[in-house]
Order: sequence, then C-alpha cells, then structure tokens
Amino acid sequence: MPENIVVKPSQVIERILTLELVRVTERAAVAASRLRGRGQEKAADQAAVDAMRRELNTLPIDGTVVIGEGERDEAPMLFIGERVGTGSGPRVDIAVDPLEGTTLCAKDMPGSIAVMAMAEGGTLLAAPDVYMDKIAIGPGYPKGVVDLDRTPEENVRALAAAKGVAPNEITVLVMDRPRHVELIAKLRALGCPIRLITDGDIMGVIYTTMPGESGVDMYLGIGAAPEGVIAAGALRCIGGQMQGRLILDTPEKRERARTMGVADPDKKYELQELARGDVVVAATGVTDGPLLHGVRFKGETIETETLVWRSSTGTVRRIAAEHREMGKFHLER
Ligand code: VTB
Repeated sequence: MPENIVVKPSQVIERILTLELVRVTERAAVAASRLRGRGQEKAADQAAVDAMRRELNTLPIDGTVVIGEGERDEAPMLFIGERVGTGSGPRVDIAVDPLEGTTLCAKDMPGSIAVMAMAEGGTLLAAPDVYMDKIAIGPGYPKGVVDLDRTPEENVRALAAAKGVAPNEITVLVMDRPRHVELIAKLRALGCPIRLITDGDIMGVIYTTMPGESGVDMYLGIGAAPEGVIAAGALRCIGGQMQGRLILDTPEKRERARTMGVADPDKKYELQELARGDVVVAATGVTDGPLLHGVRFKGETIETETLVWRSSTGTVRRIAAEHREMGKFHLER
C-alpha cells in the first residue's frame, strides 16, 4: 500500500474481520441446512443460533448484540445486549439473523439465509421487534426519487421516470400478507409486475440492489424492523436508497421502543439513520435462492456461497467455499 494513504487502525481491523464474518454465517448456514425440509422451524433456528454464537465468540471483537434473537428473558442466546467476541478488539455493534426465513428452511423453499452485520459501536439502530414500513430501491437513482410518505402510485411513477421506462415495467417486491391487499391492488392497477415473497425480506430489500440478477426494482410494504436494519446495512454498502418507519400501534410497543432509545414513535428513518457507521454484512445461502445457492453436501465436502458487503469501500464479494468434513463442521452433525 502506498505510504501516503492513511488507514485508520479500525479500518484495518474491520477489513481483516470481513472474512471472519463469512466464517460465522457459513457455519450457521451449514448447521441450519442439516434440518432443511424437515418441518422443524425451531430446531433449525436453534442450530443456526448455536453455531453462529459459537463462531462469533472466537472473533477478536468487543461486540454487543443490538439486533438479536429477542430479549434476554425470552432468548437465552444472542439476546439483545449480549456481549460477544473475545472482548479484546474493536467495540462493534452486532446484528444477527442466524436463520432468516425459518419457514423457508423448514419447507426447503427458496431464499433462506444466515445473515449478520457488524458495525462501529453505537451506529446500528437498536430496533425493537415490531413491524416496519419500508421502501427501498437500488443504486443509480437521484436522491429522494421515492419517499415513504408518497403513495405507491407516486413512487412507481417517479422511479419509472428516473429509469426511463413505463410504470408497468417497474417490478415491485412485496411480502404476501393480508396487510398488503390494498397496496397490491394499487400496484396491480398500475400494471406493475409484483414479486410476492412469503418470507425473508432482508433479501427482498437486497434484491433491489441487483436488478439485473433479481429483476426487482423496488421493495414496498411492511416487514419486521430488525430485518430492516440488517437490510439497511447492506444497502449502505452498495448505495441504494431506503426509508423505514416503526409501526408502534400499541402503548406497550411505544413504551418498549422508548426504552430502546426511540424518542419519536412516528419518525421516518433514513438509510443513514438505520445504519450510521461503517458496516460489514455477510449472508450465506441455506436453501437455494435467486442470488445465493444453498448449502450443498457433496460426499466429503460441503459447499457454501456467501455475499459479503463492506461499506467503507463498497466492495461486494461473492465467496464460494468448499469445506471438508475433517474441519469443525463434522461436529455439528
Ligand atoms: C418479515 C421478514 C422475515 O418475518 O418481516 C416477517 O422480515 C414478519 O412478517 O423474513 P409476518 O409477521 O407477517 O410473518 C419473516 O418473513 C421471517 O422472519
């Protein structure tokens, strides 16, 4: 590296840790995939959680789980606030979804992943486990071309104009839920193709960053808030646009959010507020999906495919790995 380039020590550490994160999600994905198609959502999730936590605790970081499996009293592992890592290293925020799409894994349907984000300490939104209204598009569009406070019709038309196509050529990804009946009807009226997914909206948001591969231009609708923060981390790395608003429709949820630091329950979060600092995100396929193939067991070897995004450079790496049974993986049988 030329001498005149100044690299912060934290950046070097983060750079080194990028591959470590891949190991973490690979391990979780392999563990979950042994239960693929067996109809056991909880067991598959638990296997991923165990493997992810074990691997995370070997990393030279002083990590705090900000997005995790739940509150300490309901989730014994990877709960919000749990300290992870060896403790001797940079202070980082950790957001995990060891098995995103547990149902997809249990039914061996496309799109389940093991995913995590690591960011500078105190920079990821500590989102409560509530719903979030989200909008996301990929990179290359003028800032503010879409907005959560505009109607779906306005957003589709604006994105179509920016892309130079007709509104009925904008593919919108929406979660297939009764809460979206009205949204879907509006999009149908515009003639938009709609990609309906049953689960897994972290990838749903990420698809917008790779329209060439995924065919998706925009994410619209309501999904889980913690998943929104992890997806925002990935978008920060690639340069897409996203906004989110927590749905705090009961006094309990508002109180819960308040104790987690949410001062304004109606706040519209910009991408940079969901994930503020430098962030690294890694996702390994569990079942086959449009962007990642699932774990493959091939006699002596196990193959995984992982995407890892890094915000400080915008690098996206796709890592195909071949693991041998003599490694630690056989212990997870
Ligand atoms: C989603 C999505 C997840 O749960 O938001 C969803 O983020 C929550 O919505 O991938 P529902 O309560 O309607 O299921 C998942 O689909 C699975 O965790």
